[in-house]
Amino acid sequence: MHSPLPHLRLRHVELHRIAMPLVVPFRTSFGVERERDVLILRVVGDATDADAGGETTEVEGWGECVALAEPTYSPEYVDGAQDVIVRHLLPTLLSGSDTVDAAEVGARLGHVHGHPMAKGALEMAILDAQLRAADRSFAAHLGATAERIPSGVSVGIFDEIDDLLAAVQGYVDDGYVRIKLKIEPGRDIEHVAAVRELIGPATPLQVDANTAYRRTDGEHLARLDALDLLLIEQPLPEEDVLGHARLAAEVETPICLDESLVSADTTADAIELGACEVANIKPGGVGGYLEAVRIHDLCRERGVPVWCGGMLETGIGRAANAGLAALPGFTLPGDISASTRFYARDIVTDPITIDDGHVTVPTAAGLGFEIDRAYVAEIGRIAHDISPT
Ligand code: NPQ
Ligand code: MG
Repeated sequence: MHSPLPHLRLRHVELHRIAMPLVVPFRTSFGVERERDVLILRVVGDATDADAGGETTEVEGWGECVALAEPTYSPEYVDGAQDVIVRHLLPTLLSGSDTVDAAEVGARLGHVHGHPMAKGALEMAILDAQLRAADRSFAAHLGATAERIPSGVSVGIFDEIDDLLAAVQGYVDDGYVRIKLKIEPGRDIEHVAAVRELIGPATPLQVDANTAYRRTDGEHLARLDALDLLLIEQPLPEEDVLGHARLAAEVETPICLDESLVSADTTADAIELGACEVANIKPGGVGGYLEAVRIHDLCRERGVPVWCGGMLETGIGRAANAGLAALPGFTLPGDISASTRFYARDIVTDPITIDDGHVTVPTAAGLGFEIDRAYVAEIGRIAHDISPT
């Protein structure tokens, strides 16, 4: 992945806020969402290609911030991410006459504490612009080896088991090769058992608690062992890494971390503690695609299976996720479903689709898709348009 890219002289950066209506409400242990409030970045810059004798071309790049509207899944939320980008991150990159390079963005923004989702969005937009200039795809740059990836689906919480079964059956009919059920106390063992009964023993099944349980729930969660699940995702609060290690010793089903993994270092520590038997890598949550690759590499070295999570991304983030999930260590199906799982209409001209249970990894330059500017303008507004000072 480390072949150098032309550096970028930033001309300006637009922050678009768009409202994407969800085809069905998505309920997790932390709330129900009917609409996705997304922050999209567009960077415009001049790329200087040393190979072409210093010739300069204007390029654009797109990035997506995965922060949710409210700080219920992570400490970050979209208004906060927007503020950090505008007031703390962009001034650093736009000051002086320096060019930018995605590989150095993380370090250059290191003075700002935390905010991986905001930093990741910025790095992504710059990387996309550089890759478009170099005519190289996200997947190729990150080190992808697969041309298509198995597609999993994340299914929200339902009060009624019959409603859950109807939803799952629909996704099975769509061809998804792996089902993930959101769970919470009171909507877990019976619900999951009913789904296992419906889909049979051969279809891969896993659950995601989004931190809804406590250390004392080990015996309860061990009842899931009988249902032959691939993994239990993030049962405990994100800070409780030791609790996950204890749970992993108590429950046979592998424990997978999501919210707890905010960097390669925290992932390495969680693995060493025995808290992370499987890793859900969320490029946004760990500060960007380059850090995600580092986590992939270290998990591969330590024999920890990984899969690519999802944040209800638009086609921008979805395409980049597909490129990442094509790396060789992604041995489990990820939450990269078709755009239509969440959105009737996407903001890219060629949305991600599922074919025979798989998503084709984009191969064109950058993210591999063009953005539907008219639709972006229709469902959103430009929150900021910033130029170097
Ligand atoms: C997870 N994603 O793995 C997240 C949580 C998440 C696909 O399960 C709106 C409402 C947006 C709820 C984005 C999946 C959301 C959301 C992500 C939940 O934990
Ligand atoms: Mg999760």
